[in-house]
Amino acid sequence: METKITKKTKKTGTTETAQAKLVRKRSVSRKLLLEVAQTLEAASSWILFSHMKMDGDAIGAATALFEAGLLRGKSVRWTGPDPFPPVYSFLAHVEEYTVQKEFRFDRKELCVFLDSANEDRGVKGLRGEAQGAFILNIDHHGDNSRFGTLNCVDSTSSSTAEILWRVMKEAGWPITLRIAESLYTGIVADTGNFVFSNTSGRTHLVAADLLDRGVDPTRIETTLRQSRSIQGMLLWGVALTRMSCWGEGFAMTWLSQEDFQRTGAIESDTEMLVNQLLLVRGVRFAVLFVEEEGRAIKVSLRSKEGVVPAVFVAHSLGGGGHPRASGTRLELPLDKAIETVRETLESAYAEWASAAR
Ligand SMILES: [Mn+2]
Repeated sequence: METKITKKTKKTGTTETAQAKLVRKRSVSRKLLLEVAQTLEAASSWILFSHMKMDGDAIGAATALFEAGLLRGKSVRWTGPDPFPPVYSFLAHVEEYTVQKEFRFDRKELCVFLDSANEDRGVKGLRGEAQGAFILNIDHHGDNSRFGTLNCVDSTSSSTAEILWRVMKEAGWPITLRIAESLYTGIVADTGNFVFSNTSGRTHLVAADLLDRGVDPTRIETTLRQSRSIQGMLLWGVALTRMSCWGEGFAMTWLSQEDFQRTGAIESDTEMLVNQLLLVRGVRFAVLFVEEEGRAIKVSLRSKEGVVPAVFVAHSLGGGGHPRASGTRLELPLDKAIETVRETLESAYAEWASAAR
């Protein structure tokens, strides 16, 4: 279970629990944003990495930076361990993405990790291979392990796309329509159209700037969300039919490999599904179990206000993420995974409730 490690913080001399650390927001200075731009500027070749099961923010950030790199005369590559989800095909440069399970790179390239809380979310073998390489780590996950040579980790930003916008503004780089569309896509993906708790006034200001540059929000909404496959909808139907609630506003559902085969849906069709469980009145914590092709179980966790933050539960299970949107992967059969997560959630809730009292 979650162990309470207390550590003196440098500034205040007060103690902070390991749990409190997971939800504390940290911002980066303008100086650091400029240093990121200078680091990019100084390299002639960039290799961009997107994390496993790449999402809208990882893709939006990578395609925006790809375009910015070309405009600055850089040679740019983009890679990651998983196939590209077709729903994002409308963005610029998506055809440049290549799947790389094992990492091969040229030491002259600047390695840029986007939206990846740790190097394990990237390409296998990177840790050894990349020794001596310069790793630029740009991310907004509060639990980022700061694995880079230069780390720009800002958990006050809604998305990696929002951080990139700040980098580009700080450096005075042009934000073209293609860059704007990519950044906007990253922001709407990670904020659930500006409603998740990571949405700030600045997020809206960034979005306003992107709309002023010609982004058409209706077109993006139509392309991104109103473009589900019938197979994907049938899969959601299966999951929602199985939904169950228990305890202190907890809800869960699950999908097996057989469900994917029967409906013809693909794994990226589960994106946003866990959030639907939160639509039920009284539900404050939602869990989705998805059996992956390798039989491991992907566990997605979402929490609202007034309940143990999802990231506490994720960390107790060896995973991570954002305070209210986190996940983990369990090498267990589905029924055992469900049992383990239920027990962990209940005891994390009890610990959180007694600390909050
Ligand atoms: Mn993100």
